[in-house]
Amino acid sequence: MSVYIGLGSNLGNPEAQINRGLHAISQLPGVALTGYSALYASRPLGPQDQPDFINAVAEIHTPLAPMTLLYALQAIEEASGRKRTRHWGERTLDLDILLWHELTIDAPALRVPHPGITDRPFVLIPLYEIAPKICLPDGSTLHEHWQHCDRNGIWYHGQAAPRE
Ligand code: ROI
Repeated sequence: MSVYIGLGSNLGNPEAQINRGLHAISQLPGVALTGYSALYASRPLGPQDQPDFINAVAEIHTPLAPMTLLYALQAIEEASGRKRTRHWGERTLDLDILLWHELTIDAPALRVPHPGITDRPFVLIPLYEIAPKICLPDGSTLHEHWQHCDRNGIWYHGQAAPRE
């Protein structure tokens, strides 16, 4: 039963932030990192006067409860020195739970599937790279969302390499 996590960064050497984020996820108690996508660069969604983003998606297996994983991911974000400057602004490391196998979660602090999955190319393209066959809880296939996805403004940025 796979869980998918989206990683994003556009501050403080974004490529290193993503690689450190992947490593930190792999070190969480009760979490097995079972896959990760390449790095993708993209224009910011939101205010345009901020650096381009680097994004990736990780696949994990875990017996942890969703809220327990959420808090562990928030601690990793904090440890990266995360600052939230403004709404839809720049960030050092953003970790989002995208999918929890076929579960739907609708809590104030956590919505799964992540609402951005179907229309954010920087989520959809790396997710499709590692999980082309998955279905969303509403019965739609990731493949159909990927087919309709706008590929302008997102480009391959190299392989990820989890490290401290
Ligand atoms: N834009 C891109 N391209 N990638 C992101 O990860 C990202 N994350 C965000 C906002 C600021 C909405 N824009 C983004 O949180």
